[in-house]
Amino acid sequence: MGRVLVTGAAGRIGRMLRERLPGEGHELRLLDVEPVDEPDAIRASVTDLDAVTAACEGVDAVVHLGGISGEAEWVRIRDTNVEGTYCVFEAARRAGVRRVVFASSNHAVGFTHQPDDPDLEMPDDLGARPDTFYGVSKVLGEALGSLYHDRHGLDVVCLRIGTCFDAPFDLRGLSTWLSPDDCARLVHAALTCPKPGFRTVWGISRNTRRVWSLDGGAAIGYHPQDDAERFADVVTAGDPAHDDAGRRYVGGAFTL
Ligand code: 15L
Repeated sequence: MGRVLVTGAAGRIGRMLRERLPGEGHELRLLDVEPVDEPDAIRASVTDLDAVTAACEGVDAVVHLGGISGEAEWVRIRDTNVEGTYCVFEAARRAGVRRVVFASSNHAVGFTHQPDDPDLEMPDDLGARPDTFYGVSKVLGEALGSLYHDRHGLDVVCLRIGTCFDAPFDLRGLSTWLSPDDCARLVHAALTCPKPGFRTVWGISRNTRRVWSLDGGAAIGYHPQDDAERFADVVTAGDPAHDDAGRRYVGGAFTL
């Protein structure tokens, strides 16, 4: 295990990882533009290249979560997500960090039609089909990861995360949920698997209703243990347009 810089450490997934990754032997260095409830956390924006480069000194890997986590005006997405992800890859290169785990999203491929046949699982490396400016920023982040892998030899694992909350809250979430414990398992696998190169991997739990493959995860040693099905009795039908979008497209309501 090693020292890991986590950007976006104050956010929802940042908090989940802070509670779990140290138990797997990772030593975390935390960075966020918002205050983090840890004395040594670095208060900086991911768009501050000098600050991120300094934060990368002496770490073995970066887990890049920082940025806007949903749709917003183009200028905000561009200035925070696109610029911030560039700064993280460039900072990692300058500081000699060998691996970046990038929190991509299913919304990079959100306008992909869900398969009609539920037995057909969608592969981890679907081509770009963003559903929002937010999705575009994830496509661009993956493209930056591909470039920094091919040109500079960084290992880059892009996680196309589904619905990462304590529990699923709608019908779509019964197939797209990533539990907090599985999220930590997935990031741990992405940090420790030997020679991942550049790759994209779905971020979901072992949900009974999943239509996204677990093969890419298995290839890096991710073996999810949770299943959203245990929430099936409490999750009821929601907004019909949202539920319908969830049946039709990977990105669900983000496509509306
Ligand atoms: C995401 O990428 C978002 O950050 C999150 O808020 C959820 O909307 C999630 O995707 C999802 O698709 O459920």
